[in-house]
Amino acid sequence: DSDELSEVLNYVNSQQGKMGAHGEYFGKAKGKNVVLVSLESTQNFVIDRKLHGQEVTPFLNDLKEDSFYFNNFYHNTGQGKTSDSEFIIDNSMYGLPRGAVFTTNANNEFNATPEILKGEGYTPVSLHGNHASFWNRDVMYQSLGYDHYFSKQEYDVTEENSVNYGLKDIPFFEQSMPMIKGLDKPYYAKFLTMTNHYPYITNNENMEMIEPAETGDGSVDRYFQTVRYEDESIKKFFQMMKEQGEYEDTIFVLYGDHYGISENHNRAMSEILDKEIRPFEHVQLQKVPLIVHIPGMEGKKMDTVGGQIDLKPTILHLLGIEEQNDVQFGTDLFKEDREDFTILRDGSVVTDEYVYAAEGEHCYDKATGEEIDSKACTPLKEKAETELGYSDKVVYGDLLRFMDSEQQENKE
Ligand code: GP9
Ligand code: MN
Repeated sequence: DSDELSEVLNYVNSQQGKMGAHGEYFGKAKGKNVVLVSLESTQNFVIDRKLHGQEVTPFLNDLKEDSFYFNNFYHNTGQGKTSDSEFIIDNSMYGLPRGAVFTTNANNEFNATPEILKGEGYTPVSLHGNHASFWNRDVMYQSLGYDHYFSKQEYDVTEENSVNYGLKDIPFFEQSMPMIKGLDKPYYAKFLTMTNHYPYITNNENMEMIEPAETGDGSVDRYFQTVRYEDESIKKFFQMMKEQGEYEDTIFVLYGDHYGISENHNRAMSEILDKEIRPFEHVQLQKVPLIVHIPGMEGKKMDTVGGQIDLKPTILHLLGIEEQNDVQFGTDLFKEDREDFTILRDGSVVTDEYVYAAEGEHCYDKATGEEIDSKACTPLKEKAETELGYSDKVVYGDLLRFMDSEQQENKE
């Protein structure tokens, strides 16, 4: 009921670093288009990595030099995979402990970024080359406030331009250009890539721009090829945005949606990383890239520890929008007094000092990777339980429907 909602609001508003002055980037991208690019199954370890003497992500490596690149950024997803990342990013709430919010709670009341931006005159859309009903997106997107979903039926999908789940990333971006050019500005456009999806298949030698790795674990070996292909597709996308005059007025947020290489591949991964994969390394492997590219603004490497949960306030603040009364579990990544902190869906926690691995309850010194007395991580473990519990309460109880009109009016 509404008392439960008040309890959650009290919790989120009391969190350290929530209140206080805005960071120096508040409003710096006011009125700009927002392009989100979901990098399918892309983990941060591929960034700046070389294989057979070649860069795996040459374009992203360059782009990040001209961008805010967060190298301590984690996915917060669970079983809902891509759909969880979408949910988390648009709402600053966590996915569920099992199942996917997109399929189980699609008719809930939300206050998602697309809906907020629509109120500010934006056109919010999502673009993806899979069937509209996959992950129940066609239903959930209406609850999140998207104006339109450009899905498989609006793309020209043939046997030749498809692999694995469907449309390859390069034709996906090519065919998406006229779609976004036709939108009323400013737009909030989410591009969901797809080619770098398990089991990482190529079906044409033009897609193979790097030789596979040689661990003998096929998925891991091919992963580098499909990541390299994805990188090429992003390069083409940026070229087209520039050529077609869409680049200058747009900010770009590129992020990995979730891990691509599961624990089942630890043997091969320990060969790639040249170290044993303990629970510490497993948690560190949940880092995904986050690149925030703002044309005309100088880049900076950001050590801030954060996660997908922080993107809603980060994006809204860049646009100069403050949600006064909103259930957001994340905090603006650019805020100066922000706590370095993120919670993974399994209850693991990362801060600037510690890594708590929920599986087996191990506590580590983040800088050295040395296992330390688990007592040091107890407060982190407890905070994770509280916070995930509150988020689940909101979703299971559909609590946002109790945001009454008075509270709505108090919002900016
Ligand atoms: C399917 C694509 C992949 O449309 O988003 O979904 P995933 O399996 O990664 O959740
Ligand atoms: Mn995915």
